[in-house]
Amino acid sequence: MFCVAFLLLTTWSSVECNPSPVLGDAVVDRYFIPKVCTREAKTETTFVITYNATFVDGKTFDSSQGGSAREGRLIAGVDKGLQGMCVNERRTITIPPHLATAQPGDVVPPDTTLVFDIHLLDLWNKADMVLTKTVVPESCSRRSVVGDYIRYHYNGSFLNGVTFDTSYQRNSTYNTYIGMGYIISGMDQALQGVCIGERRRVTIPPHLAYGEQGAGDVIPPSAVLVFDIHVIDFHNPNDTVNIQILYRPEVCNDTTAVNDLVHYHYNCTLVDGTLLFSSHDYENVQDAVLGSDKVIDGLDEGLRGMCVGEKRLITVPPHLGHGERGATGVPSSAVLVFDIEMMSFEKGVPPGYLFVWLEESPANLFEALDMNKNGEVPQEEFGEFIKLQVAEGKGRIKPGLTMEQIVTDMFQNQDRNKDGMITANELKLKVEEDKEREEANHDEL
Ligand SMILES: [Ca+2]
Ligand SMILES: [Ca+2]
Repeated sequence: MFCVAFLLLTTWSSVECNPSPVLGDAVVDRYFIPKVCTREAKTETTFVITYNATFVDGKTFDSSQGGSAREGRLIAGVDKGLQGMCVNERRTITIPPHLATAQPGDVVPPDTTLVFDIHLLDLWNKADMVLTKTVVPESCSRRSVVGDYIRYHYNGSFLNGVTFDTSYQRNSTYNTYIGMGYIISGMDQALQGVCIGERRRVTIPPHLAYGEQGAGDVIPPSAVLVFDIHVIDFHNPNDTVNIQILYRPEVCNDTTAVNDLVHYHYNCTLVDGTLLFSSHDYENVQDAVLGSDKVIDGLDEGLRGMCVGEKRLITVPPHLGHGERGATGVPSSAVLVFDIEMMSFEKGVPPGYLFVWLEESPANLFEALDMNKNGEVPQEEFGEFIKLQVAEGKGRIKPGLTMEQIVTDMFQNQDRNKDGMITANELKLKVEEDKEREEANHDEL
């Protein structure tokens, strides 16, 4: 059974550390002082103590053992005797008769010296600042606000230094929305206004933590909690992709767009700089057709509008990246930073196309294709025609494929009866095919 008394100290200003101070005639024997004294009693401090009170002959007249927790002042001399006491300290306080004036209801015989044997378990102030220590990184472009989603590591301990919970042991950050009541209110406050990479130590009084009830077997009643927090990253669900242009060549006439095949180098890191992936590991540039779901949405967006040689830093929030589930090598809900250099790109064609006209297509396409005018177009003749259009800048083939692959595929599509020749009846532009297919679907309906 964990029985404690709560005392509120209100009546003193400061005290020198002294093994056995005499305070207002109360004699104090600090018979156990912790090596580390994280906090000591001050004005307006509330204590959690266990105590045993005896007369000078050793007979107990009051004790926290078996009693219920109570708040308030016991005896004037005890207040004075608690001054400067550290958490986990044990001391006896001997109260002379003139100070041993009891509260109404207490039974203390007159002219009696009392000895209190006290173990200070915890202390806090109502006015406690939650934040007690912080290390802010040199670069901090943004501070967290209510509604942000944060990932952080923490070590949770009591004032006596004993750890009760730590995210490091789980090897996984704690992730939560800030200021929305998902966590104890002291922590909700502590996580506001942080920078990415910031380290904070926060001391949370019980009324902003688990209160008089505590929590299960882990947090005792009225415990003050100390959290060492390391902010890994945070973002807002409304965040868009952030693009920072690091370098842009002076001459930049042509830029990347949807459907283009882009070739780029990249380093992908977490916001704390931890490298996850790099194209430099493979000595090959990375290829992607923009808008084709080849890469995560945020990166796809960030790669658009770039010219060759341009360098960008692209910051991708998780809802435009790998999301809450993460991916192999990517923690859940992680913000990713891509350091990009655009090496080259080839203009693309819309999905489903192998070739597009850059100008008006010939009025009579079959006549244009049938260059020797014999009424039929074999693959060789077809290929010559397509190559000519590309060479003259009138058309463009899908990037990433060879001319031979393109010509073979297109020819197979047009030679509908597979006799090795395209005839005038067989030839159709893709737009016509799509239109016919659409009409056929309507007919079915
Ligand atoms: Ca021909
Ligand atoms: Ca044919």
